[in-house]
Amino acid sequence: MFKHAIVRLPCEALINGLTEAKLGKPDYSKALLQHDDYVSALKECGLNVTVLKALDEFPDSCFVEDVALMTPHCAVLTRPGAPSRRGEVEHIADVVKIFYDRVEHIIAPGQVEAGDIMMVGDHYYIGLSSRTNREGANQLISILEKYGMSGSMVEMAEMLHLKTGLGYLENNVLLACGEFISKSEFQNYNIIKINEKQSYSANSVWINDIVLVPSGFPETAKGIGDAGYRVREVDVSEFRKLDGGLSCLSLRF
Ligand code: CIR
Repeated sequence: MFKHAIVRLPCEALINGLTEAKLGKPDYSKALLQHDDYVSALKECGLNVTVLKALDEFPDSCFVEDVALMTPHCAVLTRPGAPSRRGEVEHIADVVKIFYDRVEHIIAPGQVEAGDIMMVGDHYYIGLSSRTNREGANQLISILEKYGMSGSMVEMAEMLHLKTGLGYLENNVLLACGEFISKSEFQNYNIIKINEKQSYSANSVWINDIVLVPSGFPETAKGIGDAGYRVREVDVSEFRKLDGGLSCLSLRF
């Protein structure tokens, strides 16, 4: 179970965030409203939500998931592969230290963005993406092992982050799309397959037995509902324009 979430308000520079989506620029006012509803959804899942102020110098800074990994035993401050995002880390560090005594760091030449990390109990899958490299993954695995946890690397080619195409819903249930459906390391999970048209909804998030699902993906919402979960839809269309999904908008621990 998770107790806390940390989010950061989107800044006005959000409209200039990194993207390959080709869906146009986000509408800032709409993004603020959607963010507000996202915070409401986190609260409905029983979380205490810490809302950090917007950081105008970092367009992508509302995607807090990428800059820290919060485990039950320690927090890890990452070193994002995107150079424009590295400065976000020192800003999240201050709040992470309020919640954790043990804070570890990924250091150069290691690169990790925690959107590439999927937690399954004490094990952490680490996607090797354009943002997370082998050196960073090795550093992370050493840190995890120091605290009695484990990690393994997942080769990937098609998506921005590991969790762009994968979502663990606990109870051995895994949402997967594209290249992840057939990967050998996931074949022991009960996979809910997400087709290409619905691929954005693979980034749905389990929080205390409620699953947040992006609005507009009825097949995914139905599949998750049929698997026995309560579904809470959240409209994050403006964040999608920046390749951001539901998981990236918060740290949950
Ligand atoms: C980026 O490209 O870094 C942001 N525009 C989106 C980050 C999305 N984060 C995530 O999937 N964990």
